[in-house]
Amino acid sequence: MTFSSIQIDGPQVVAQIRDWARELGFSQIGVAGVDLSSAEAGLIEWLAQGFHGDMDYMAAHGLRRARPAELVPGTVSVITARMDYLGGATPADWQAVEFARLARPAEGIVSVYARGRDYHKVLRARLQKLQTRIAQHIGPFGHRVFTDSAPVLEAELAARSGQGWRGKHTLVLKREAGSMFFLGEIYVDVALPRSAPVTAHCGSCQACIDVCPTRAIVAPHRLDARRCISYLTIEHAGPIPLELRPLIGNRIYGCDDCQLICPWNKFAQRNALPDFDERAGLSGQQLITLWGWREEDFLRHTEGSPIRRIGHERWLRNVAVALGNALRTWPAGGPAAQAVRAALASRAADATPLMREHIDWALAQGRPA
Ligand code: B12
Ligand code: SF4
Ligand code: SF4
Repeated sequence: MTFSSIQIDGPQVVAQIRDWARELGFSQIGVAGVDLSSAEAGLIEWLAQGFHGDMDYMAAHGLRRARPAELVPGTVSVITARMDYLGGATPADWQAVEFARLARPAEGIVSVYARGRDYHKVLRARLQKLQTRIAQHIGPFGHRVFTDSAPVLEAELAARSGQGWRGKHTLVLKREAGSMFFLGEIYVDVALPRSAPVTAHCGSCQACIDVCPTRAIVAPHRLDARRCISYLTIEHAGPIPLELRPLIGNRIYGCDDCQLICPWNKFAQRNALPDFDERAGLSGQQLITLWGWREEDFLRHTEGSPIRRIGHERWLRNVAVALGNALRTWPAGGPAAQAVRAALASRAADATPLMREHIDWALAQGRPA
């Protein structure tokens, strides 16, 4: 049942939605239309190149991803929202602090977005609250709430509705906030006035392309997910390709490099909500400690966090790769290397075939020729 015939004062309703959204912790609200036809060719090409790897869900819904009114019949407008996710205590020089972690091979790096509460839960619950407030004001209407949960071209919708422009790394960024924010949407069957897009400000910069450790950004705005460390450590279930393992360094869950290098991220904003504040144990942690987590430890430390989704085996796979990379940087017979070798070997006996292969690979790193 839809209510698309309800009469509203569009600009006034959108202004109110903005105020309510701010109260709920969102940083910005926009409104997009449902015609994404100009993005379809790019989506088809991305899939045709196989850039989605084994993320079958990216191919499963065909062009519905670019057609909001086919996904949710009756949709005529999309309310887009973004939520900054740097924790409240993030220091001013946070980009340098994060880069410095890469130079400490014994430490495991969980990417910044995953150090607090699972954003799917946070955004979804708050978008739902926002929808309820709108309905209290204008009456019931047809809607559906999304955040990274369905075939939706979120970055395209965000860019079209003024949340920022598409950076060469493919993420949405804006001058006043960089790119450290999540996106979410409410598909609605109420016609609302659209927000204007902003102009792009990458100019001749291509720092994100140059810094990418695995050369995953194959051209401006083209990302081969199969090479992206975020894909390899989070989405990909099987063995990590051998040639990419050394390039992963000590990144064990996601990757931030293309955002850390971006000059606009010095303007990244902190969120006042406590949800995205860093949990103890997820940053600055020694790999050898993380390797020691039994399944129950993993589940306890990752309760309510997006990390839990990958499961204990994939977590250990990632840590094994990072331990192997650490071994290459230390003298083979030194105490650090010996401790890591012993820890790796201690899990070999009851390892699954996937784990066993990664342990063997890690143990083979840094051996004297
Ligand atoms: C799949 C996915 C991934 C994949 C692929 C990423 C990608 N860039 O496509 C992987 C696992 C690698 C990934 C990683 C990350 N992700 Co992600 N991801 C998504 C997801 C689910 C879909 C993105 C998508 O549709 N990709 C498909 C391609 C086709 O889309 P596209 O880049 O828009 O391509 C357009 C053009 O560039 C062009 N095009 C692209 N390729 C090609 C190729 C050719 C040949 C041609 C002609 C054209 C062309 O055509 C397209 C249409 O216009 C979205 C959530 C959602 N439902 O939208 C989150 C999302 C994009 N991810 C997000 C985040 C935070 C991340 C990470 C930062 C996490 C981390 N720290 O590890 C990294 C960043 C990596 C990066 N540089 O993109 C946020 C981004 C927020 C923001 N500020 O923009 C989102 C929006 C989730 C959310 N709700 O907040 N992600
Ligand atoms: S997240 Fe890391 S691996 Fe992926 S494109 Fe950005 S820099 Fe490259
Ligand atoms: S690093 Fe440079 S090219 Fe990449 S998104 Fe930022 S401004 Fe654009």
